[in-house]
Amino acid sequence: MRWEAMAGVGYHTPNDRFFVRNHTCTPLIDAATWRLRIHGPGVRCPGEYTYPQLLAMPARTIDTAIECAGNGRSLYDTQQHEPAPGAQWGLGAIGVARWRGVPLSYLLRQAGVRPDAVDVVARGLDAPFEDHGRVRRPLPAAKAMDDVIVAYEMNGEPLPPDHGFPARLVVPGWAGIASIKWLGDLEVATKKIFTPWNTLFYRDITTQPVKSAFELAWDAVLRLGVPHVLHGRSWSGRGRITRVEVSLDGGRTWRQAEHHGRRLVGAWLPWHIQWAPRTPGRYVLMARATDETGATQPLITPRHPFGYHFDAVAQHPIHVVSG
Ligand SMILES: Nc1nc2c(c(=O)[nH]1)N[C@H]1C(S)=C(S)[C@@H](COP(=O)(O)O)O[C@H]1N2
Ligand SMILES: [Mo]
Repeated sequence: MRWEAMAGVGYHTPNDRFFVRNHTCTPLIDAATWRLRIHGPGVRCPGEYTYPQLLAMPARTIDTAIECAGNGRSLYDTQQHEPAPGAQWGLGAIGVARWRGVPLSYLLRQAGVRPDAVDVVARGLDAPFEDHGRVRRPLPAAKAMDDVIVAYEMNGEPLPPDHGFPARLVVPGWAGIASIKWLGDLEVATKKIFTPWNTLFYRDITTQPVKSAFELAWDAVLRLGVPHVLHGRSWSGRGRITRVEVSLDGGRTWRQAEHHGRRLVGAWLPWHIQWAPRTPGRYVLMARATDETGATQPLITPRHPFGYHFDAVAQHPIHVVSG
C-alpha cells in the first residue's frame, strides 16, 4: 500500500489499495462447494459449515488493522545498514478495514469446544508452500475465544479473492500471519501444535509493536512558501495510541501532533501537524508514537534475522522546492 494513496482517504484502506501478502498464489474458491471444517480432539461435536450457514450466524463488525510482521523491513537496510532477507516492504504492509464476520468463539462453542483446548490451527486452501504443506498457523485457544472473527466481508463488500474469499480469520493486534486467508479448516488441539509457521517463520511473534507513517510518498516534493498540513497515522497491536510527536528537522526538535479524536478505536490513530518550511532543500520527517502500554518507538530497532517488527522512528525523506 502506498502511503500517499491514504492522503485524503477516510479511516479505512480501500480494498483495491490494501496490501496483499501471499506465500504462493491467490486461489479462486467456489463458495457453493466451499466448507469450513471444525475438528480435532479439542471439540466434542466436529462439523462442517457452508457459506450460507456462515452468513446466517450472529455477526460482529470490527475496525482493525492487518499488518505483516515484516512491515518496514527495508528500513533495517536503509536506516540501520543491516539488511534482512524477505520482501523489502516500505511501511505499506498494513491496512485497516471494517471486517464483518462470525466470532470464532461462537463457532468453537457450536462445535462444543472443550475446556482443555490449547491451540486452534487455522489452515488455508491455497497451494502448499515449498515443501512445508499448506499455510497453517496455531492460535492459542485463549486468543481464539477472545476477539477473533471468521470474516466474510471487507469494507462492506464480500472478501476480495486476494484477501481470502470466501472467509478468513481476522486476529486483532497480531501479526498478519495469524489472519489465515481462504480458511478451509480449524483443528482444535489439546496440546501445543508446531508447524513451520510458528517454529521456522514468525516464531515467537504475536502482537505488533508501535509504528507511524506520513501520508506522503517517499521523496515527496513540497512547495516552499505555502503552509502545509502533514497528515499521518500511528498504530500498535498492543493498545491505543496515546501520544504522537513529530520532528521536521531530523530529530533535533519534537512537537506534539494533533489527533483526530479516534482514540477509542484500537486500529490506527490519524494525526496532523502544520508546517511552513522556510528554506528549500532536503528534509527528514520523523514521527514517534507511544501506546497505552507506555511503549514508545525507539530510534533504533534491535537487529532481527527475518526483519520482523521494525518499530524504530522512520526517517522519511522529502524535498522542499521553491516556485
Ligand atoms: N492461507 C494464507 N493465509 C495468509 C497468508 C498466506 O500466504 N496464505 N499470508 C499471511 C500473511 S504473511 C499476511 S501479512 C496476511 C496478509 O493479508 P492480506 O493479503 O489480506 O493483506 O495474510 C496472512 N494469511
Ligand atoms: Mo506477513
